[in-house]
Amino acid sequence: MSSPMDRKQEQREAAHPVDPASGPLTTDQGVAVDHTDDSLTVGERGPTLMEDFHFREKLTHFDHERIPERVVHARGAGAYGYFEPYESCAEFTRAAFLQDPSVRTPVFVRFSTVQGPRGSADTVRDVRGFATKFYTSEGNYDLVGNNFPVFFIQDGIKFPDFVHAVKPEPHNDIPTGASAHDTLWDFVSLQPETLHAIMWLMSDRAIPRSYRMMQGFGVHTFRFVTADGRGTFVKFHWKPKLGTHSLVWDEAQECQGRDPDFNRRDLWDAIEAGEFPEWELGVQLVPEEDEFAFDFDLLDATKLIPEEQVPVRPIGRMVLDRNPENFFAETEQVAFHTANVVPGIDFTNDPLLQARNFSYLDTQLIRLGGPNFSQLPVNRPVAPVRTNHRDGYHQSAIHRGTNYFPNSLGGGCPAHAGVDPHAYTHLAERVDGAKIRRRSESFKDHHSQPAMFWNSMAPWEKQHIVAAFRFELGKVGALSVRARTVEQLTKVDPELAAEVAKGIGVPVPSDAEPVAYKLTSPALSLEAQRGPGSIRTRQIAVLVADGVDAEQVTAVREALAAEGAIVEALAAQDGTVRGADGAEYTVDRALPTVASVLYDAVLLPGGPVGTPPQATDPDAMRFVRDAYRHGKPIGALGSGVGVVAALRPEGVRLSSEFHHVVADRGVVTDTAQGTASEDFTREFVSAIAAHRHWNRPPTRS
Ligand code: HDE
Repeated sequence: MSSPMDRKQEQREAAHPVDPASGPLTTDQGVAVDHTDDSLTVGERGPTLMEDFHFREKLTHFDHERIPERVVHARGAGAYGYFEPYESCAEFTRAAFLQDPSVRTPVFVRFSTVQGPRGSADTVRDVRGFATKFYTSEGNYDLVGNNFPVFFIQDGIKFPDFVHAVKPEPHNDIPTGASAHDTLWDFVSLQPETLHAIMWLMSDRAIPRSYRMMQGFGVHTFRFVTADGRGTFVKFHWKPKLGTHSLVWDEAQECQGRDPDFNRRDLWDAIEAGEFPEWELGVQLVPEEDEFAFDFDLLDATKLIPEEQVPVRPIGRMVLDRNPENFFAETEQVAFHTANVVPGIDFTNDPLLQARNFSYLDTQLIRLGGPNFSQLPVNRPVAPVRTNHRDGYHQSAIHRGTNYFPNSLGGGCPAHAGVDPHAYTHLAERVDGAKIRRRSESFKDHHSQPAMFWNSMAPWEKQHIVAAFRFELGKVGALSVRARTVEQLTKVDPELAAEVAKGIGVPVPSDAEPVAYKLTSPALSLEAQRGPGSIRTRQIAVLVADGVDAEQVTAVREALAAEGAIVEALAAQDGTVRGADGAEYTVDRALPTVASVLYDAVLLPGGPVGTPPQATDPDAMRFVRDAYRHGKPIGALGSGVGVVAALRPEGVRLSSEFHHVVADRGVVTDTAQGTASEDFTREFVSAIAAHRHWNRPPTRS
């Protein structure tokens, strides 16, 4: 039998019978069309005729081109790839795709934002979806996760309330792609179970630098099940090979205008360039007998298991190596469902998960217009499908034989899988209880884990969280909502509440009971998730102008490119600049078409001694100023150091004739003329690998 990878590829090829170059334009019925530029009319200036079947078919099809967008996670970007386990996981699950390191399982992943519509900007403050479809030999398995490990609510019955609150307000449909408005914060202030996910939302996790640099989490506690029917609780984690990195809020906002497709483009370009993003799949395993060993409930999706308490065990890796060919056919029509599980993976009674197991199938029926969406190429399993389901809109299979069970006329087929080891059997969990509509007491601590998140942040992360709360609540009109939210924050951390309150003009409640949650989990800080410190695929701008030392630029470019960075020369105009030696140097982009927010670092090469040429270009100066205040690495050589000096960054040490290479908070300078020294390049590379540099003093000009 061919491998799952081969079978997915065969399916894709079979699903592409349309070769536009194989012949002339036709109608949907295969009739060749003489031309498609004019309607059939009575005379040159007369009315259009009903009998113009080509015209009517073309317009009708166009009128029906759109399908409803997803009610949440409408905006997304997807890619294909593969997953391979490091070793057999038979010890805790029988899932076929987790057994053999030599078997690759094809995957399709869709990343998304949640609040905004399909056309909204990428770099909004929001949770990111991270949904993976594994086309395994035993059927499709969907791991429909997010880039936060916790969710905003505990019971799925609250989902419509939460989503209504965060979506644009019903009267004016404002704001798009943003949570900074009254209804969301009204809900938050009244529903303290939201607080943990809200802490994540106010942190830099909510503005990822790239989908490729984002962790993913299954959120719920699931179950692994072994061949002999033993269950183990499991939480899923995706860890990006490039480390987890974020933007700065000011930058993210500017990006929304400069390049609304920032994250989508980044994923697409990296895959096109052969820089295939990679994640490690890890699991936290909890034996069934330890179900009650924690001071929170494993079934509560607003809680995480600290990694320090239950380590994340790496079990495999996923690589995304192919962009879709057609956004609509693949990324838009992909249909995920939490209940798409395979033998060896099972659910828990987490009430959020239970609700999702209803909601995802239901939503696809309306979104994809009927029950046959699993026949779409992107959704088709590589495992054979034999059901007695029939008919319905868009049925594209031609079923043979009988359509009921039991039957004798069809030879009893398809027969029950019975005790076939590949058949799905549910874990025989014992459940017993009265029917009640009541939240479990074990779900009622809403403050200690938000406090743990806060306690675990680096000082700069805390500053960003406070600033985010001030921004969001500062946009809330109802002062009562601002005040009630601060009251909630007081129960998380009084210092956080006081800092937020100061910025939004509401008092801190004086009767607040002092709380002192001591929990910490260092793994929650971005500081702990930086990864290996590589500069692969980092975008570096080199600001050039007439008179630049072109030889120097070429040498540094080569050194950075050798480390995998993408380097572009920017100048006031496209075309070329004239180097100091008189030769033409090619410009990659004109400064007015780009901005610092689209790059990770900037390099200012030198030229003849005197005023550095870049310093006379306002776009270049703005570029450097923005890079500076967004904490981005800045490198400057020779006269280029003068550009940095012109900003007058208070207290930042720069190179002088006595100290050549100086690196201070990500500003790396060397006043020496000529080729950059190895020291300079090494310092600049390590500044870029560190991603951002906090606690920079302000500039004086
Ligand atoms: Fe979803 N969610 N969700 N969600 N969700 C959808 O399904 C829903 C939840 C997540 O790229 C919808 O096909 C309910 C948690 C992702 O196509 C819908 C509840 C997590 C995606 C839906 C939740 C997620 C969705 C909208 C509470 C992280 C995008 C369109 C009970 C673990 C998948 C669709 C893609 C999409 C319902 C909570 C992640 C309406 C009812 C928790 C990544 O069915």
